[in-house]
Amino acid sequence: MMYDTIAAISTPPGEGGIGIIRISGEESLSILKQIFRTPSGSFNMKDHLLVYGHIVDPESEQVLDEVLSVYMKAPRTYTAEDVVEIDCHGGIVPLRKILQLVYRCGARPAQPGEFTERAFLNGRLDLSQAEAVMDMISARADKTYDSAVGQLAGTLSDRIREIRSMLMDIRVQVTVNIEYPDEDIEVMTYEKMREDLKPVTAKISALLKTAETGRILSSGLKIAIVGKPNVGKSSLMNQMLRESRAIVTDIPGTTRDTIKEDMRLRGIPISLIDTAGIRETEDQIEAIGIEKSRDSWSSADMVLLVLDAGTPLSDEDVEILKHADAAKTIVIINKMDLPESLERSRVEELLSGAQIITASMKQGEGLDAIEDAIERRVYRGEVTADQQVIVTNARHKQLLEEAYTHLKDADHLAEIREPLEIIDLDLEEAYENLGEIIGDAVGDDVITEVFSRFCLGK
Ligand SMILES: Nc1nc2c(ncn2[C@@H]2O[C@H](COP(=O)(O)OP(=O)(O)OP(=O)(O)O)[C@@H](O)[C@H]2O)c(=O)[nH]1
Ligand SMILES: [Mg+2]
Repeated sequence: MMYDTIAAISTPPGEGGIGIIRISGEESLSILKQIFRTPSGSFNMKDHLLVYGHIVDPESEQVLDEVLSVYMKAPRTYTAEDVVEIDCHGGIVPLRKILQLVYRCGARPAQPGEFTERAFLNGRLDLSQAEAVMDMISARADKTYDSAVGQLAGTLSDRIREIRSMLMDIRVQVTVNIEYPDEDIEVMTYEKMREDLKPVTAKISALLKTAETGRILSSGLKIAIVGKPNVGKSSLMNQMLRESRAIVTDIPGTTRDTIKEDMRLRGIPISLIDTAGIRETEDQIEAIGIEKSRDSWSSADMVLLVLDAGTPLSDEDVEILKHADAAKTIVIINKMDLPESLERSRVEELLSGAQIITASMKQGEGLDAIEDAIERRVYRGEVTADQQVIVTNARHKQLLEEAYTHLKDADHLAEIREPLEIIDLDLEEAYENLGEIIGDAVGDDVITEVFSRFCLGK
């Protein structure tokens, strides 16, 4: 297919060593020819080779910049179209001037994500691979990046295609049974169909199980550190960050306001929040801080609830433990270097089922165990860190859920012996849902929506 020629600055705005203008489409080479002068005066661009020269305004003959430019012939390019890139001196003024010139010579401004959209429309990338490009660019942590790289390589697409082809085999059999019921063919009994559907739904549900991990990898995990004053919350924060970020003193009520820091824990993006110690107080400022502690607590994905091993459980501890949700809490009994006077059995009683880790932030002990526990929860025992197929994209998750529901419906209809024609409608829907993930027969609205999230020049 042929589209018009587009151009944009592909490097981030601001000053840099170089800035790149990218042009894609049929006119790319002829545009370059109008504005690019080599020292010898000849215009002889070899495919995929950098050439030295100057950008010159053909009307005024003004030299705009000294550049390197490359012509990449279709289809071995990012967009699968003819592409020209001009490496200019990075700076907002020269880049803009050259871009204006490129527009004047026949290109139009590219929309955000339009180069990648072209790669998709020209069949070089499927939709989930195109989405992975954006995830790769925006990745802030190693694991997020790893899963985007896998998705770009097509690991998710392969999985989806495999499931679709299993489903197609079932649909073919169903259709043959509907169309040629009297022929001498294997009868698609209801029971056989239900049997055949099982591995298909199992594969979809396995992918769905990775989606929570995927959400964390793409948006980060919000962890709040809570507890009564002086138990060592800020010390824990500092240990996890490996820097002395929050003020630590032996005065209860040291932390007044919540402190939020983004960090990476073993490649996982984490937003860590230290909070003001929770207690009854007359102090107005402290009371506001405590209110914020509660907000952070309730909106957190995971909670590190800190207790002091050196003192017996107080009423405040009991209140906090009662309020906690065992499923998302890890209890940290800190100050294990002190003689123990905390009743551990009561803690287990008050918050049964929660994981308990003993630690000493003063001696840096227990930190590994805490980080292990966090990592394990992120991967939920379902996926290991090096397993590449993780569903990170909310659109994919939604479509997998829809496909799953249709297959469950189909199974139910088969159970109550509805006509095959009716059942096949659900099978078809599920097949289409899966197709939308990789961009098979998706509408323009979906395509526009997906690429609108991209940055300019990509
Ligand atoms: N012995 C001992 N002292 C600790 C340990 N962890 C922290 N402390 C001390 O406990 C005191 C309080 O530590 P913080 O980290 O400020 O406690 P916090 O929970 O943030 O306190 P607030 O901000 O007041 O709520 C400081 O004097 C720390 O040095 C530990 O593992 N062992
Ligand atoms: Mg503190």
